[in-house]
Amino acid sequence: MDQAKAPLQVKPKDYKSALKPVWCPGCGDFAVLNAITKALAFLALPREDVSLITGIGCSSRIAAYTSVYGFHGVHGRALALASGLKAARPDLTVLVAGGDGDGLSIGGNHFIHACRRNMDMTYIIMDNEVYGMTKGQASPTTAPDWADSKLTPQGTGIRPFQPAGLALTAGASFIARGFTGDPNGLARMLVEAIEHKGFSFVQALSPCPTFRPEQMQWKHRVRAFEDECTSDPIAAAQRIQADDGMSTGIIFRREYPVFRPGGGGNGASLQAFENEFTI
Ligand SMILES: Cc1ncc(C[n+]2csc(CCOP(=O)(O)OP(=O)(O)O)c2C)c(N)n1
Ligand code: SF4
Repeated sequence: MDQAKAPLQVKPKDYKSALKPVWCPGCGDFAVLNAITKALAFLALPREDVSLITGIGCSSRIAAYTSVYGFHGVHGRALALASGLKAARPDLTVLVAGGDGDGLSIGGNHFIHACRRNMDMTYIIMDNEVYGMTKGQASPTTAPDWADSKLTPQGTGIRPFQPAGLALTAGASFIARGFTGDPNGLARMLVEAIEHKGFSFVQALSPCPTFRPEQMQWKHRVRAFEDECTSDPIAAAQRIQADDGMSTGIIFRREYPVFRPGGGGNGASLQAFENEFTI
């Protein structure tokens, strides 16, 4: 057999770094780390061919806990960093991760444009409906009547984003929702997300037992979507709207032109990509 093509013999632990996570006991982010390393081992991806880009937040520390190339960036800019990396190194498998605050507040604009640009990368939002790192403020996915934060003692009174619906409207080509209480299911989902050609978005419901202890009850509320994944955006929108945000599974998957700066299939060039950022 050609040695160069022999499949790598790797285990999930091979994708972990020597650093011990500083997350609180019971934090859902441990399971996301396990799911990512399981998915990478299943795909037997060489570590030097994978990068994990993050923003800032408890969840964004995840890059340091893996052994693939990582960049712990600035708050809300993980997708911008990742887009630049993918433009320069289209051969890399690019994973992006962070919290609901990082990706939907300060990074919200990057999120919607990453969805529509459809570069080939996988974005995981670890959604705990709170800013964990800064000690418990409301985020764009927090329910309007959550009143346990000193900043919003009567709740925010603002309807939360529905991340899957937002991704669909913005043009994402793969949308899924997983739960850290089912790390194997989340790992299988990540395998499909990574294999998808285009921008794949995975919302991982990831409890924060420190600032949202009530989320430890999510395990009693989460269930699988009854319907199979659809390629019809209207059906996907109806499914998302009819749901309470607690159903898991791959919701939507469709082939859209993938933006490949530097001469990719849809004719986009690196210059066209740079033009997007010209002020
Ligand atoms: C430009 C900037 N603004 C604000 C902050 C403060 N800050 C750090 S993490 C964070 C939010 C973290 O929440 P989230 O992204 O949901 O992640 P979690 O900690 O819950 O995993 C904020 C506002 C910052 N680091 N940089
Ligand atoms: S504060 Fe919440 S999100 Fe941050 S490490 Fe602790 S449990 Fe996890």
